[in-house]
Amino acid sequence: MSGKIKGSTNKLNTVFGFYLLVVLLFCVKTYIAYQTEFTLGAKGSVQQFLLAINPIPAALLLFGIALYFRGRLVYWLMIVIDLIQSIWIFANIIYYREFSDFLTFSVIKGSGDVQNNLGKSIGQIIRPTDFLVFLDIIVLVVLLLTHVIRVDVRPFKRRYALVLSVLAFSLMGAEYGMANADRSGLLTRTFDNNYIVKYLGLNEYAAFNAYQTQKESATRAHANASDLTSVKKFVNRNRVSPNVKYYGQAKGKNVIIIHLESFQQFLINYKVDGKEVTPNLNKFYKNKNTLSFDNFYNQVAQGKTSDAEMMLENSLYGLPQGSAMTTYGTQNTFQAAPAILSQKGYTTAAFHGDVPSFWNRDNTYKSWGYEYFFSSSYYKTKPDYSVGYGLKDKIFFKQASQYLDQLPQPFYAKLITLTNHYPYELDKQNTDFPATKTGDKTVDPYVQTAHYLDEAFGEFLTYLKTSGLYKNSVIMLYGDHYGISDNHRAAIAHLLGKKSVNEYDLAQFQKVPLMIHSAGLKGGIDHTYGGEIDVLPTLMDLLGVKDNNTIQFGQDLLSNKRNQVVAFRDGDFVTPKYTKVGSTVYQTSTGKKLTLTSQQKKQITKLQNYVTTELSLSDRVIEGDLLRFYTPKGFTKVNKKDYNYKYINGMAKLKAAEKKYPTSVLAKRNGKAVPYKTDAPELK
Ligand code: GP9
Ligand code: MN
Repeated sequence: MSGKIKGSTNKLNTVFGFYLLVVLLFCVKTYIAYQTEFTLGAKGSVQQFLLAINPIPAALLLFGIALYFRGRLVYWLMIVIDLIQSIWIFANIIYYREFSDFLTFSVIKGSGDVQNNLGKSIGQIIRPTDFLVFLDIIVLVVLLLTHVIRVDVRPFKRRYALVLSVLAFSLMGAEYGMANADRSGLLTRTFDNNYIVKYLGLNEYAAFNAYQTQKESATRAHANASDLTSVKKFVNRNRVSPNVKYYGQAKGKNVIIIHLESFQQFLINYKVDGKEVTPNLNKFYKNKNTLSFDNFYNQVAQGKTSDAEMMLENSLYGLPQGSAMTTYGTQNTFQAAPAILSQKGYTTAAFHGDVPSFWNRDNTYKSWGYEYFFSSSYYKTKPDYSVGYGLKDKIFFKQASQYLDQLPQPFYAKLITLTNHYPYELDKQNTDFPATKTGDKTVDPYVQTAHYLDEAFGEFLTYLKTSGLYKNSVIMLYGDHYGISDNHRAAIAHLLGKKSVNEYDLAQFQKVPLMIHSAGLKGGIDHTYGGEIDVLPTLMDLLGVKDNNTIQFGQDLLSNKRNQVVAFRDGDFVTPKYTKVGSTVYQTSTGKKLTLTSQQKKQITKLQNYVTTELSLSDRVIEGDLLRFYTPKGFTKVNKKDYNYKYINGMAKLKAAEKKYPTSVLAKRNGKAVPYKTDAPELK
């Protein structure tokens, strides 16, 4: 036995032995932290495997730096490197406990106003056990000082050090390859910091975030106030006067926005086996007080949902690559709908049954001036309450309604649904609708989750009527983006009852619903051509909020003077006359491919110019953070420090608001809860 111990300490008495011990201890503790301190949501064997091994490559690489040095220094360098990495883990544990997200360098730099108020409460967040992160370092130091492990002063061959560095990089590459195969676009689309840590590791996350922050500050540093001149010129030239018939028609009403996940326009009135997929939405679509738009397009790029949110609430485009919310949401200055309306006396709240870090909502919503963000921690959950990204819609709406009831009125509330999300999975007990029979496994269950979403909406609508909110609110519904991507051409053709589909059909397939309902509003199907960029000015005009000095790229959909040019993020566009895809132009009304006359060519060039200018100016606003140079009259700059979305803070804030402004649904009913009917089997 003692021989065995001796043998193993003997190995530890070499530089390489010590290095392996340090790496091993570090990887084990990182893995323990992953499992106990963070909610990374590793599902399935690939993700579990990557989570377990992801600390190894960076540890080999970073501790390997010490191997290029000589003598005792090698040992102490490893200890210092360990200490630095452990401080990073430690800081993230504490930050995560408060914000359910990882630290970013912009938060650390605290430049501007993104500090997130951590200093205030750090004493309350820290637990004595957090210091266990440093345990292995203490043990190693003691072992070295007591000479249980003896320092080996023989030089470690640089050649071997190099081999180890190369090995570490190759492992990182292999790991990235596996990660990207499981979640494509991991780094280009930048969904969620949790994903990067889950797939690649805490150190890789640090490196990636440092790179992103650097890139973002560089564009910001290069921009200056004069860059706004051309933006203002463009925006002012294209601002349209509102329609007097609609302007201010919904003044003072609540706004309830329902974000219909992956919901396409073709689903409206669509039937499978003679049954309507979305009977509740169809009825709402035709309601005499609903304005429904049937030529309304999604304009998102890689940022998908986050691009839709960016356009809807800022009238700024998402970026050509990645998500503007993740890259610029934390630092930038915005003049978003929640901020505008909260300064007009509205309570503002976002609801979503997913973790707050997805699409960096937890930080971006602060920049947008959302007072409340009711994300996953606000909802009771059981294993069968969730599917895919989070809460099932029926359960989500029911629980969200309890918070909605408590919001002082008027309020601006956005509810983001989830269940109708790729890969459209739903348990048997919730599936009561036939799948389509295109033979494409990805596409066929789409109508089933859409049907579920429709039922959930139906239940929520009943609640809105019971609570009285139906009468004094603008209820706006929109589909955020396509649910069936262009890769499924054969299935799309099948769904549309066509032999095949071409580029024109696919462009038209980007239509999503937009419905705006308000009691007393003159409704109807409006055929104007528009897109997500146009929603904010439309809503503001309906609410009678003057916007003649804002930086918004859209045009009020109800204005008679709008230009009806729908820009797609790749520079293609649709107008009532033309649908331009790549170098081909189709006639929008017929889908016929056009051989352009010189007159038409001129028109297309002009339209293309407009689209390209619009997109690039919008990018300039976001990438240069240009809104920091301009505060419209009557608008106060948002102070991100005012917001904290943690459950206890949110609840305390609600309580205080309730006392000060007893105008919530609940207060008006003297505290009597609004009954909510749902047939969700999980709640029975
Ligand atoms: C996640 C949800 C999905 O919280 O909003 O985003 P998507 O994948 O549709 O962009
Ligand atoms: Mn989405």
